Amino acid sequence: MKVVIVGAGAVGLLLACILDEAGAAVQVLARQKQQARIINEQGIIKDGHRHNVPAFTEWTEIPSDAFILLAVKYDALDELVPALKRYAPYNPVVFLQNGMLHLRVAEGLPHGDIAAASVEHGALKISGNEVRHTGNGTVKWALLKGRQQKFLPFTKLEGFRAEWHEDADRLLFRKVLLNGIINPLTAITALKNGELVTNPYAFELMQRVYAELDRAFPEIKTLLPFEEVTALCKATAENKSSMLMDRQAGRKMELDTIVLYLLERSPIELPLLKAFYQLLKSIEV
Ligand code: KPL
Repeated sequence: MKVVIVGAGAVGLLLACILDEAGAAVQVLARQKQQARIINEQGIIKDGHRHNVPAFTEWTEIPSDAFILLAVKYDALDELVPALKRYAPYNPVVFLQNGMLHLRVAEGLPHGDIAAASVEHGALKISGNEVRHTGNGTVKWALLKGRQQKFLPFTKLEGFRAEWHEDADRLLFRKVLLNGIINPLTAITALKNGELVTNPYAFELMQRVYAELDRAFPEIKTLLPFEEVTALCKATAENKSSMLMDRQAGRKMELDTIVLYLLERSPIELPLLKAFYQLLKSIEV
């Protein structure tokens, strides 16, 4: 089974390694030639172990029978659309973005087998070819278009925890809720995921955000019980959320795809989340 991972950030590097361990033939399509060169020379290092995963920078090098896993941020998707339109009719494509805005990009692709997946692992990028697996979780899949059986090989890989879900909207909305609770709070406080549970002030704020979302979206109780949020914080305790990493690296944060999305989808005002949004917007580079 061939897999090309587009994007060599924390999630891309981690998935490359865990799919390699599970026996898939993995390659990475990096944006920068320099990063591809380092990966080819030194491999990808996960938790001190080297994985010999080839890297390249041109879409034309993607094998015709490979799965394409899009491990880039939503903001980077636009420039990939022309390539996706060419490849999606032949290569099954998986969208891995946080939020739900990428569903529009997937809908805009003319045809093909297209899935979305929610990666619930903790990943910390140390350098261009080094990653730490800071929380072992599952990858949850749902079909967006085409044939579900195309993606079943992922659920059969040894040691790769993959779960298939029937409803993409519910699956991705659950992840936006999870990111809406964890990410802004960690980006503001600079706390690691696990500290949201151990720090009493942060824990209270997290409970208040959850209560606010519960008033707006009562389905949260079945979709994402509060105990699942705290369990995920503990399972990825050493992880810095992607929003905190973006903030610390001076990158644009995923405020619109996660927080603004929730503010706009909510039938009522969400004062706490709105304040977090405004705070983070005001300090975003
Ligand atoms: O998806 C994540 C993120 O950091 O964006 C979580 C699940 C919060 C793990 O850190």
